[in-house]
Amino acid sequence: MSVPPAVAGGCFGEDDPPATAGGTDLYFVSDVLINQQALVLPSDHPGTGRRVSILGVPLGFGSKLAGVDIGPAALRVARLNQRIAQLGYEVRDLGDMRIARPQSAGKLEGKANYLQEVSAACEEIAVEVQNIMNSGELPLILGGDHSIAIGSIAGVSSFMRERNQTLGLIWFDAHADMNTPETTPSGNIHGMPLSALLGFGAPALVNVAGFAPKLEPRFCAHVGGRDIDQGEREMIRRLGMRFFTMREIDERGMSACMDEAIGIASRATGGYSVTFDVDALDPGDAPGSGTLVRGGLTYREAHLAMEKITEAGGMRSFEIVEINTALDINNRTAELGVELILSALGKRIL
Ligand SMILES: [Mn+2]
Repeated sequence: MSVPPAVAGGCFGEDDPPATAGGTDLYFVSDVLINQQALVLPSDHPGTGRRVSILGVPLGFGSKLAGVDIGPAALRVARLNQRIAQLGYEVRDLGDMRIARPQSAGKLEGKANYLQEVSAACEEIAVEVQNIMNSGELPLILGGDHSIAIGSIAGVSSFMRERNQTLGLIWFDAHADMNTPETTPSGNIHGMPLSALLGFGAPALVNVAGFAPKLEPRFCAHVGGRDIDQGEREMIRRLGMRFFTMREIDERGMSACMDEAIGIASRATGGYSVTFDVDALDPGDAPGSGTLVRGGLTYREAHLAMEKITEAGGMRSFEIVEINTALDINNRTAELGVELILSALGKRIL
């Protein structure tokens, strides 16, 4: 549909013909001609006919720092819901899950702190996420620390398993998150979720949702790694899982790395989950994280990654984690988190 050129001066004179284009009304605002239908191009509303369900998971005891449990609130302050709706999506906000807090602040269980509490929460998260999938909606999970991925990805994987499909994964992170209770230097479970999903570690984590493993290494790609523990290195080599480290991203460029990562995740028959730890980003762009490591993804590299994912299609869930409001500066990290979510949901520059 073509839009007639704007008329200088603002309004038609009384003798001008009625303004119509393709049967739609034309409106004049100041000297700008607005055809309300012509301006609504499909590319501006990538979410048309699609539904997103937002699930907040204010769980912070998989890490050791306070503030990460307020991540969902920080993302909502940045007008997450409204901005997703502006992309044309129907948005259903399930609010924040009620996460049972550990009984005593100092209760640690050997080499996996708050194991029972994290395990119980992940069982509930898995059920919630699978329900969202069953409703035909895209789950958007807001952390919380990264231990919640044990539950959220279990939910998506369980959905696929019931349909005899496999699930792929793209995991953005400065760390491998592949420790086990045997290898962990800290005991914090947010350093263990990827190994648990692959079937290694504490049984209470590995067996969430009643089956294991949730993922096969050949369908998984990790992006942004630059701080990996020795025990993790050994597991990565043993499993042969593909890691696109910062070194490789520097060398080959983000575009080539993402094409390959998406290709790996897309080999799974059911599509892939995306989980984004904000510590994958460079601390200059994302200061609000408890586990900052210099030399991360730039603002543009991260957006390019999200844009490539949405263009490729196949993303079945998106999760953002580890936004620490106590460490953030003017909600900058949460604002960037919302921007990245929008890019992953199809927002584009042109
Ligand atoms: Mn992580």
